[in-house]
Amino acid sequence: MKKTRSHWSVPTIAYEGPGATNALAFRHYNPDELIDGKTMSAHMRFSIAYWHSFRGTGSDPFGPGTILRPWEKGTDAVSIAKVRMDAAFEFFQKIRAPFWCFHDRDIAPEGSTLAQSNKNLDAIVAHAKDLQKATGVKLLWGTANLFSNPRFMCGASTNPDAHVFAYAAAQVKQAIDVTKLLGGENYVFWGGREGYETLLNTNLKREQDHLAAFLHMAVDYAKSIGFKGQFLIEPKPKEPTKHQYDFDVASGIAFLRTYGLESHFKFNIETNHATLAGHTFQHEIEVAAAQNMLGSIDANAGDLLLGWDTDQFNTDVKELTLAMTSILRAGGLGSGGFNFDAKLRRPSIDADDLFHAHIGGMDAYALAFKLARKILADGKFESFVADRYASFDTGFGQDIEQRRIGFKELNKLVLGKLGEPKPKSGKQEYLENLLNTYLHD
Ligand code: XUL
Ligand code: CO
Repeated sequence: MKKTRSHWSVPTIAYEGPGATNALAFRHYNPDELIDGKTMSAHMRFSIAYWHSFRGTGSDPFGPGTILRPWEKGTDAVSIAKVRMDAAFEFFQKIRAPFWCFHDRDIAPEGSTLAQSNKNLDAIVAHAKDLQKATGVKLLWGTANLFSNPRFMCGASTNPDAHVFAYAAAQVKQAIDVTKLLGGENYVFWGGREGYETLLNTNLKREQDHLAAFLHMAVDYAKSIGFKGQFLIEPKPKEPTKHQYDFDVASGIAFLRTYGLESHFKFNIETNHATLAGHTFQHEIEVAAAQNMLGSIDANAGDLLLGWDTDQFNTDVKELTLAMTSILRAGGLGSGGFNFDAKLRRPSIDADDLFHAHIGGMDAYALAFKLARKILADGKFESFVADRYASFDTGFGQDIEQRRIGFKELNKLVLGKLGEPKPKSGKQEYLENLLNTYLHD
């Protein structure tokens, strides 16, 4: 592949250790460091989100974009898309991220017909394949944008018009095809407009049935072409739609089980979506992990003072350490990774801001990974929790867990030798202080 000129003045980011004074260096993420025989890069599986980092302009409902990249010029949309992609892959390498993620419409311009859109996408995907080969950067997941085009204003697979359902199916078919072509390890379904604005015009049951039919078709199609990537549902309670059907992980599990889809899907959990649903990030991870359905992470953070998806880079080491303990206890993310579904603030217009943003996110996650490993190795929380439930390990407690006992027997026990239970402290404050010793000592 011919060597193109550099699009970034920032050099490749080096690991300089916790004492580094250079702001454009890693302090905790050392991609080549071996931990348990695996590099940090392989443990973390960081991924860059194309839509925010290469299509985000800083626009908001009150004003236009503020971020202008030098390659965004010219008149032929496909040629611009190729140069943009060159700049993107150079960034992936410089920031030392082994993966990227995209929506079909992020990488290639939409045409005036589906056939034209597919043609544009095929041309850009061929370019992406070359760039992946040349750089070694891999595809964590692909997805289809079924929410921006006005045709999807009333939903895609949950649209009241079967014609729109059919269009969405055709678009996802192509998105799965190109994800397979690029060796994507997962494929994501985020139903941004799969929900409703008002029940006055909505048949909720039919819409949920249609969403399930759509996902079954996707499963069948993937099987028919031999796509082996993991399917992931990304829950979000609202925004842009008032009520979204994939509200959170728990409702997602119920939905998948109701429609016999549970063996084909895991969850892509996004921090800001968890908090919008009124949960912590760790809660969503635990709910998915409890059912062996933890798939991947969209790494970002919201602002607790704001009620919308601010998609900020997460530098909260405490939140991430808690999340990491749950992820590691669950055995990791498998084919998933940590995808920075996060964007620069509107006034962060310099090229190096994109580097600072990702360095902060990667370092916070890498530090959290190391702290979580120490917490789990020490086992203090684990043994506290094990002790707390020890009454279920033997005797009538074990009989309860193994369903060998019922109300009648328990009634007899309590009226007889057991009597009144002795209260035991939950010791929350002690445990919070213990957690702080890992974060600050
Ligand atoms: C939107 C969001 C999406 C998905 C992919 O809130 O997170 O970008 O990650 O469609
Ligand atoms: Co996301």
